[in-house]
Amino acid sequence: MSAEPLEIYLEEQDLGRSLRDDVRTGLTARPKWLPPKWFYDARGSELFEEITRLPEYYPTRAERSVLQRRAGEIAELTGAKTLIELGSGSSEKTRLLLDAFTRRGGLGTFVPLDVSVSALRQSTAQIATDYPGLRVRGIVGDFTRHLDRLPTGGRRLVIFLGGTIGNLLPAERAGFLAAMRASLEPGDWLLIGTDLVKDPSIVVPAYDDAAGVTAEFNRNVLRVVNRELGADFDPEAFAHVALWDPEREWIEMRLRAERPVRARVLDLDVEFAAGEELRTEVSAKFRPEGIAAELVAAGFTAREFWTDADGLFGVTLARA
Ligand code: AVJ
Repeated sequence: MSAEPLEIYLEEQDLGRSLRDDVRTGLTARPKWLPPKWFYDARGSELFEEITRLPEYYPTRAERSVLQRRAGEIAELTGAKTLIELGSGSSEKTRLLLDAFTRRGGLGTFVPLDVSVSALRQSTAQIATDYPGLRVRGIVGDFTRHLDRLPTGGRRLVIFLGGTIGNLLPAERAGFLAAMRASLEPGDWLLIGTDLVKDPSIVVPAYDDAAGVTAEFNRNVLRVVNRELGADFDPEAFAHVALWDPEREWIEMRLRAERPVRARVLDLDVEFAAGEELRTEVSAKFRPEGIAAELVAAGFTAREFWTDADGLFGVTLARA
């Protein structure tokens, strides 16, 4: 079967409006910030794929090794008819689950949801080709806003991989998990990947690689703002910063103005003092007991918790 046409819940105008809102809010705040979802235009999605192959960036490999080992069990335990993937990107690791479900039989539909049209076009076309008989329905949407658009009925397994839930701040995370639980029926499943708390000497290089790919990914947000809103940031005026916050147990990515910077964005005159930083991403790291507690607080039952052999990354299976 070829993939069905993408269902688009984020229209160009809608994307433009929310980017304008975020830019206005974030760039007039102190300290300045922008949400990480704006990294992912076509170039940003490619840079992220490149990050996942870097020697320092362990989360993708660690999560893949968990899925490799547990995919059969996940297919058996859940017996899902519909697999829904939030923030699906390239859906590369998801193939391990699709393979297991193919061996087991019974999975009818795969529904990847992502903000990136380019990533979805590619992934849905390739998956539809490689898994004949699977219905592939890509949804262009934002997982914090479009949970009500997910298909209903049949036993569903929602997967949220890569540690992307760590991009949400704690209060947003609680809201997201509660909304997720509300959109599921009892007996549906949630599989969630979380990067685990570990020594900063391992985490920090994962967000500040020697080849400078993460730095380019970070600066890409300014390129997106320039192109989409006609702004005139000089991305090269900003240095990439990756900082471990030991209290909140998260990584922050920031862009630090290396000299005074002025830019015209929308109707704003945005000024950075030399050394001033713009926060572009929070990537929270988790402890096993914390993940379980957050899931239970949202109304889930935590059923399985798996890690890779080095204990770097956790994958939790929970039941609604
Ligand atoms: C896609 C959100 C899981 O937080 O590790 C990679 C994004 N940022 N390098 C992460 C990211 C910098 C990534 N997630």
